[in-house]
Amino acid sequence: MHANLDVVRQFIDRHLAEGRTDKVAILAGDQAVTYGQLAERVNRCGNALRALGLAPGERILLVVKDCPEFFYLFWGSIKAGLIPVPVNTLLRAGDYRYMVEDSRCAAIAWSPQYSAEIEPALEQAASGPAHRVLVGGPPGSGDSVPIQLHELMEAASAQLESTPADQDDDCFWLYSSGSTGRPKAAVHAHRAMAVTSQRYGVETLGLVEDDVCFSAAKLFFAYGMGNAMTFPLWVGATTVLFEGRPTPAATFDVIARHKATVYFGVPTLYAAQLGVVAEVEPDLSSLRLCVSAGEALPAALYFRWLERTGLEILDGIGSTELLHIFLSNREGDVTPGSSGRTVPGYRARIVDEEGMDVGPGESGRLLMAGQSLCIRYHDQPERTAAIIQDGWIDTGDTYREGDGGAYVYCGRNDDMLKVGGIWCSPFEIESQLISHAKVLEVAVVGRRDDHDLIKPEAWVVTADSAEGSPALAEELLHHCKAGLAPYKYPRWFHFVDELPKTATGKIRRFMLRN
Ligand code: 3UK
Repeated sequence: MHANLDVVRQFIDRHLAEGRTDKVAILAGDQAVTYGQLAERVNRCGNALRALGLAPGERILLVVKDCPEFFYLFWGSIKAGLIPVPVNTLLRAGDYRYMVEDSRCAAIAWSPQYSAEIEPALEQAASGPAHRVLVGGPPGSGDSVPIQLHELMEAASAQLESTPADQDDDCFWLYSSGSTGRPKAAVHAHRAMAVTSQRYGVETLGLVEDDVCFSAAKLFFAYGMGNAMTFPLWVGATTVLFEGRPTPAATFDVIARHKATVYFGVPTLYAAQLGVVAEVEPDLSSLRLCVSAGEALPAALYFRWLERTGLEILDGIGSTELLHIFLSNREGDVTPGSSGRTVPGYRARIVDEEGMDVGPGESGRLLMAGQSLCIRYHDQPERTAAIIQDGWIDTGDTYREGDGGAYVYCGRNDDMLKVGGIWCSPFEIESQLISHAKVLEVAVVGRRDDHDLIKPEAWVVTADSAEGSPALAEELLHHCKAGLAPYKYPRWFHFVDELPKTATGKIRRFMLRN
């Protein structure tokens, strides 16, 4: 019925026919990639992957920094009929091993700086991918393993026809963490990227061809993928990629250097930027819009940013499952401390525990429906059925509708934390801490910092009457950083004789929260 929805044509190839062949699509450091070059390299990359023997429908895991090759691999895969699976580059070997096994990927491509985590993951994986591709780094010799992407691309043809696809067919996957158990892959359809780009990017933000987009959130997050890849490509604009750590100073520098017009950040970074703004005196004159997502933006941060920069921050809530933002504030129409109103094309319901709509102003579970909703979780029919029903997804968030009609975030329905806009499971931090010989019991909860942003806090009962001390706290901190993604560590440690528990021995977490 809807055969031949060609997303690569919608996002890239059409720009050649529309006169944008020499327009810069990507700015990355000193490198500029035009739409013409992008289209050609996507073709080369797709052909290179086909030449490896990858068959339509097979997955390719991408552990790739923010660089033009991310685009070549992502769109080249889709054009060749493969399923790209961009994953978080901040994870550890154990996480990658799980994703390699869970996705049963036929290939993996990674940037060399992640080799220390990827190589052990591939060694340990029960069944590793047949093809290993290195993205950048020193040129390899002819028979080097892994294969160098640029060598494959040089040898490949610059012509490639898109593999026919229906708008409802599987297009790409994105992993999302849960409070317990391993991450789950949300399977997105071909239609999803066009829906978010049009409904949020164009109809909500008003992005246009002249915009220069910069996202502090990396491309492997659904948030970053929209901000820095699909939205600018959808309107024929320019994106700025920055491969380093998004520190406040570096982020300001990128905005000024490339004259970004739209900046996408997260609350933690806005707070850190406000901390250095007086000292750095950044040139933000090119900016016309600032966006925040990933976790709630406290009203105080909104007002301070407005006062310091003269710019509004548009807070919006999105999710990996819905691909991008579905409730958002608008330019000139912001309700500080709220997530704003529904983005066109999305429907929201707030329901009680029985699934009945709550009364006006009452809080309840937020359910959302929209055309960008993922098709399913890969290999998890029960989880899919529990969360997605009749086109509605249970977001896991508690919300209420405020007086002016803007939606107000009231917290999660599970124990998951958003730290710097990134999922963080307290159970995962607890199990890392428990693996330390001096820890008998531990509970990790979310605590508000000075900016009203949630960070992990650990309550520890020591083993063998080891003494709680700043030195032990330091030791446990190192233990966390060694075994977990770098953002998943407790910012505070408390040593206690016992943890509050129920009669059945369950930790009463709410008693530890502030
Ligand atoms: C929380 C927010 C309050 C909320 C995302 C923009 O964050 C994104 O996706 P994830 O799958 O997490 C989804 C969950 O994060 N959240 C996100 N934004 C807000 N809570 N206010 C906000 N503004 O719990 C939600 O369920 O990592 C954000 C675009 C695409 C995304 N995937």
